Amino acid sequence: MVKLKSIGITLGLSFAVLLTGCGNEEDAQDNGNADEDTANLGEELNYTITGIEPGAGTTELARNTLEEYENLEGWELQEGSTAGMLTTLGEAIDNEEPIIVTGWTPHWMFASYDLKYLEDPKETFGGAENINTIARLGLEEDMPSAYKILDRFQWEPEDMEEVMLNAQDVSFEEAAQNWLEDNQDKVDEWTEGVEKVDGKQIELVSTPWDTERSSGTVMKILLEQQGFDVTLTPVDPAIMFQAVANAEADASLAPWLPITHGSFYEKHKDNIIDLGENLTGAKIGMVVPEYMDIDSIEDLQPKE
Ligand code: PBE
Repeated sequence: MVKLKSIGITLGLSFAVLLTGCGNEEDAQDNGNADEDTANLGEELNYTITGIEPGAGTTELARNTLEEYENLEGWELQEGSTAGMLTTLGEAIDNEEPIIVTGWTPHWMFASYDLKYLEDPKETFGGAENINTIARLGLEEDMPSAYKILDRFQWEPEDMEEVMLNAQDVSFEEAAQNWLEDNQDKVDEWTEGVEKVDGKQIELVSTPWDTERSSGTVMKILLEQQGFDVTLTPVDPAIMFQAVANAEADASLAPWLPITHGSFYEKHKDNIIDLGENLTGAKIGMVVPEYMDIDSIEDLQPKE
């Protein structure tokens, strides 16, 4: 904390020095200091937000955000990968440099770094998001015991975070196994009165992010313990919805709703069963290091 505070002060000072050095006091006469700082910020960032995969719901929301906020005129979203975004974020923090990424909770990045969400007054990234479980039509009749467990499964952001953090050191299988062993009371609740099966095949589909690798792997092991032969396949969100709607997959624990994957949900809602939330209190937005002197998306200045 102490260290990060002093970083903030150092950064604040170097902005001030830079501004005096530019000698643009006249141009900025009717602007407050805060505006000068944030105008500078845009230049420093090359008017770029560091984003993730083109197929992510987050990316769609970020593209939309750039259109909806007039002050983001001239800003760009750099699409790439989550791994790339995390590397860029880590490097910026090591060098005490400014950076804006598209981020989400639950995620270990908030445990590893001091970060904050930029306020989003237009709510283009939504408010509180949930993660839902969906199943294919007819699953309840075909596999009542799996359906029952899928329907009952619900956990807290802290649970998911525990698996995600643990999976930084061990495999997701092992992290999920550990979590299940430590939470036998929940397992008992979810499996109470459920009849075991003998090697029945079930196909779970998921997305490739750590959040869903956590829930997907926990469910995979849970169903295996009930005698199912489980396949868990990570795909893009669009394909995940399509697979369940076409009954190519049996279920998914990966939809982020109502906003993040809302467009896919709308498209397929008549051909899927929504089993409701498996986690509440998720969030998506623009994320910056705490040491940055900016609080809202609206503080950003358009490109000159
Ligand atoms: N995420 C993680 C995904 C869903 C899970 C927020 C990066 C997305 O589609 O944006």
